[in-house]
Amino acid sequence: MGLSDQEWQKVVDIWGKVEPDLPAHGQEVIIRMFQKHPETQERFDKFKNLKTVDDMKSSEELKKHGTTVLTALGKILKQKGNHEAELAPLAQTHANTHKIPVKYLEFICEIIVGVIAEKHSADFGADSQAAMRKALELFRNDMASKYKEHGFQG
Ligand code: CUS
Repeated sequence: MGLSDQEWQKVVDIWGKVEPDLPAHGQEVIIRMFQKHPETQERFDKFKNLKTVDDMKSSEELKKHGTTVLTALGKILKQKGNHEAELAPLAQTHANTHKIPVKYLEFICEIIVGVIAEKHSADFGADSQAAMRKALELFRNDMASKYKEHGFQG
């Protein structure tokens, strides 16, 4: 279940390529998720009114949310598994306020891998992808167990 030092290194290295442009990556991730899984868009009152991809692209709020999501995730990944302090408040708000099911976290994680694979194909080979998937799985598992502590079945 855990990642080796080499695997964590791959995760941190590829994140270093994503980090210089979090808004563009974040915007792409959110737009793709809303298109592929429209039910995720319904979770957010502030995004429900965005009907077309052009509406989504011109929404500063959407871009800002994408940046927020990737910033939070980046902080967690850089902890290399010792992410209790970063994860706890996120699990709290996502269980109680936003009510984001674990299934939606799976969607977003898969899309993040896809977006990185497209934008950074040369630096995101099969082992890096596998390491990133493992790290994101660990993140989701820990979110899921925190959700249960909050009585949210996710
Ligand atoms: O916001 C936040 O923070 C989150 C993320 C993390 C990573 C947890 N989110 Cu938002 C999520 C999601 C969204 O947005 C949508 C859909 C699904 C999920």
